Amino acid sequence: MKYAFLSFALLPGLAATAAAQTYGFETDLSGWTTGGNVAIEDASTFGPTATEGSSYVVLDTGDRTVDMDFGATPTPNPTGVTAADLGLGLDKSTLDAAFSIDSYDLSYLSRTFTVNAGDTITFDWKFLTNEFPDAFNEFNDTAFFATSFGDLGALAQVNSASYMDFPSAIVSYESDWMSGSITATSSGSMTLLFGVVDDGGNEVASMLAVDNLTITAVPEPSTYAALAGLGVLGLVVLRRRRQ
Ligand SMILES: [Ca+2]
Ligand SMILES: [Ca+2]
Ligand SMILES: [Ca+2]
Repeated sequence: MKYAFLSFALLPGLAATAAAQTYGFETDLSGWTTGGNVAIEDASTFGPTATEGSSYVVLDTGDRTVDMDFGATPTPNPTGVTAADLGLGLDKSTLDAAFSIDSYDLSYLSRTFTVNAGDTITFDWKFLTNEFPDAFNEFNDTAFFATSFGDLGALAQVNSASYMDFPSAIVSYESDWMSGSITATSSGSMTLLFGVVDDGGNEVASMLAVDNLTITAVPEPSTYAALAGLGVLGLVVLRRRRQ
């Protein structure tokens, strides 16, 4: 039993090595860079229930209080995406080519983290739209993510968002909370960006909500050694118990 006690004593140290950092968007957006219409929301003002705490962040291609923003944009969204806006080598033409759209009214949220190759970044996201989620809708509003390591991917597009429920609490259609995951491919500074754009004109808003963004560190090599050591201890304990 002496060996069993030792193995339990090691466990807290292992848990600390694999510590995770969570960003829950509970109070403000300090530390984040934003453009367009980006705000902290909660169930009482926006509808959906948070997956972490009580609040989340919402990126909107319109003004969420006047979300059917036909004509003039109610508050100043960038009407095009520029490299200066995003800082990731992304511009309007890059986004348009990647997602087969003609983007308008970008809203975005970004932050730079220090990561090690293999760290995982997980997050919960929800797509909401007043567009009709159908493959034949010519206004293919798009929510996406990008990183400074070259990742660029769609989270949701109106044309493929067949999973949307009707009606939404806040707009016409709303997805469930979905889970996203990115693995850092390099070590160093990594900028992560979320964005949402209108397609084919600035009308009829779409929104991306994000919550519970968590960075989980890849175990250090010393942790693998400790784990291997635990395995040896476990074998010793098993053998001793069988004696
Ligand atoms: Ca939260
Ligand atoms: Ca718009
Ligand atoms: Ca739209």
